[in-house]
Amino acid sequence: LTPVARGRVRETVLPVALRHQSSMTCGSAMPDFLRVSEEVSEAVASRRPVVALESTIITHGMPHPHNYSTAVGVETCVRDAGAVPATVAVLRGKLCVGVSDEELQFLSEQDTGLWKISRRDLAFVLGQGLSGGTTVSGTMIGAHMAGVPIFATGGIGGVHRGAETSFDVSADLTELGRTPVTVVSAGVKSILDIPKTLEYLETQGVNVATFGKTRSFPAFFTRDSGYLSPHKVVGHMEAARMINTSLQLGLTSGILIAVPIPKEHAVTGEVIQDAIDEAVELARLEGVSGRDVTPYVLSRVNELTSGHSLKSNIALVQNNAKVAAGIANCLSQLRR
Ligand code: PSU
Ligand code: MN
Repeated sequence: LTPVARGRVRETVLPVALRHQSSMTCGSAMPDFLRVSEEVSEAVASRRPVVALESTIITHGMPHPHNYSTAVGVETCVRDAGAVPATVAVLRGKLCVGVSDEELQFLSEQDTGLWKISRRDLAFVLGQGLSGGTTVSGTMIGAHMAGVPIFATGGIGGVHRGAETSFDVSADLTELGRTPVTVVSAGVKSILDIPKTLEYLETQGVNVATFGKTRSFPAFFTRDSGYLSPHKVVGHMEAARMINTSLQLGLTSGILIAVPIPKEHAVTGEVIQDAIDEAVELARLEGVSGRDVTPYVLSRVNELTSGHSLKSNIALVQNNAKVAAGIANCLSQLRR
């Protein structure tokens, strides 16, 4: 691994909420594996809006150099909407909340030594001083530790097709059931089994709401999967009130806000659906399993559509970041 860029992001004191939490869990004022950037920690301490962002999308979800330009573009969307971006990643054994531009570049180079890090991997990679991208589940943990209640991404993991034999269910879903962070996504890709994913979220007690005037649950590239979310929220303030109520209730589970892809970027026709079906079949034929399934299928879909799907993907991630920033703004008004 090339060395992680130095400087820029200074280590800093933890938000008050975290100091309390860490002293309860490990008896020291500041867990030395956690690094919260000064900008993020100041914003959290003064309850200004912050939006967490994941990094597996950079290390394993998009090809170079689009992964880097997208990561920068998404942070810009958050800033333009008046919130502080907090990209979460693991860099040389530190769980980082808020990273520098050099660090985004480092993650985007997709060195084979970069890990894909979900809850189960955290203690291992931190203990070994390794680096990598955090998935939705890993990012939720980092965001929660730093006191950031909302996070934006493209799509979350879910129940894979054929899960009745493979048992392949993303740790993102159980994380949503156990960590009180709101995830703003464009639903789940149809590389997954969407109705089973919704059932599983219900079992986990996850509050799922479509952002908009209908309850149609979006399927990433398309605005309507054919299935319904249990709820809908119209506008940033309505979403923020629901999140605030959940936090006030002390519910320890998370919330999934599903934002349909903007109409002008929605994929029409069967091109992507065919590519998805082919990619899922290729993964099965090649015996791809475990953590490799999602990155494999994503890159195949991109190849099979000659990069067409990537454009929609980038557009929807940016849109989700804007929506999340709008909700974060309202949430910070409510919590002042
Ligand atoms: N879906 C996408 N792009 C992604 C991912 C999912 O369209 O980059 C990533 C996210 O980081 C998500 C992870 O948390 O894949 C889920 O992986 P798995 O299915 O192995 O749990
Ligand atoms: Mn899996």
